Amino acid sequence: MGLMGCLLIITVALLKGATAESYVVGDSLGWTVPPNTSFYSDWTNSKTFHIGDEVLFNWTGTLDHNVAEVSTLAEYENCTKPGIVYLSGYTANLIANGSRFFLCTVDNHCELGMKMIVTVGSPTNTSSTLAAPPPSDSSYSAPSLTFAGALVSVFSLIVVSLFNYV
Ligand SMILES: *[C@@H]1O[C@H](CO)[C@@H](O)[C@H](O)[C@H]1NC(C)=O
Ligand SMILES: *[C@@H]1O[C@H](CO)[C@@H](O)[C@H](O)[C@H]1NC(C)=O
Ligand SMILES: *[C@@H]1O[C@H](CO)[C@@H](O)[C@H](O)[C@H]1NC(C)=O
Ligand SMILES: *[C@@H]1O[C@H](CO)[C@@H](O)[C@H](O)[C@H]1NC(C)=O
Ligand SMILES: *[C@@H]1O[C@H](CO)[C@@H](O)[C@H](O)[C@H]1NC(C)=O
Ligand SMILES: [Cu+2]
Repeated sequence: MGLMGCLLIITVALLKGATAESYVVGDSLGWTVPPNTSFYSDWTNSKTFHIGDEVLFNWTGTLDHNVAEVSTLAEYENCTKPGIVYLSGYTANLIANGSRFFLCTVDNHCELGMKMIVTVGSPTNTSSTLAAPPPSDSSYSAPSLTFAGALVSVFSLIVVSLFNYV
């Protein structure tokens, strides 16, 4: 990796004071129908998520599962199936504090525990809606993002891209 890459990594480290984490949801199990309904809450409870982190949803059998995001705890608890679903390899970028609600819309997987709340920052009330509007993960220009945060996101993206090249 070139000097530019090193400089970027140093900059990211200086800006954040720590490196952003990239988590694979469910670790070795991945994103699938879990052995019990507390599996994914156990998984998230074992983590402390920060702004800038990302969670990767990974599974085998492309159409066996999907990942979708709902906006409210009520929808999450109801296993409401939104229209937009993502395929394996989907990465949710945690760009703001608050809770985000993920589930699988295939068959009754959600009811079987294939659902997960990711909370960034202090556990605020998930009783109503998101702290921020549902973020679009393909966009790094969410209005709630601070300038430093945006910078970190962009730089992280570049660093990740560089890693993919070496
Ligand atoms: C759920 O499954 C995981 C993995 O098999 C296990 O470690 C955990 O103890 C189980 N939890 C309950 C409540 O059965
Ligand atoms: C995602 O799953 C595929 C297929 O099981 C595997 O080859 C790949 O290493 C996984 N990626 C990560 C980051 O775990
Ligand atoms: C709850 O789920 C049912 C069936 O999927 C759906 O028709 C209904 O709109 C959902 N309710 C809410 C509040 O999301
Ligand atoms: C996010 O939450 C953490 C912990 O509650 C807090 O320290 C931080 O200032 C918050 N950041 C933003 C951008 O709201
Ligand atoms: C969360 O909501 C409950 C009930 O709506 C309220 O009593 C509590 O003060 C709220 N906590 C925070 C941190 O907003
Ligand atoms: Cu599923």
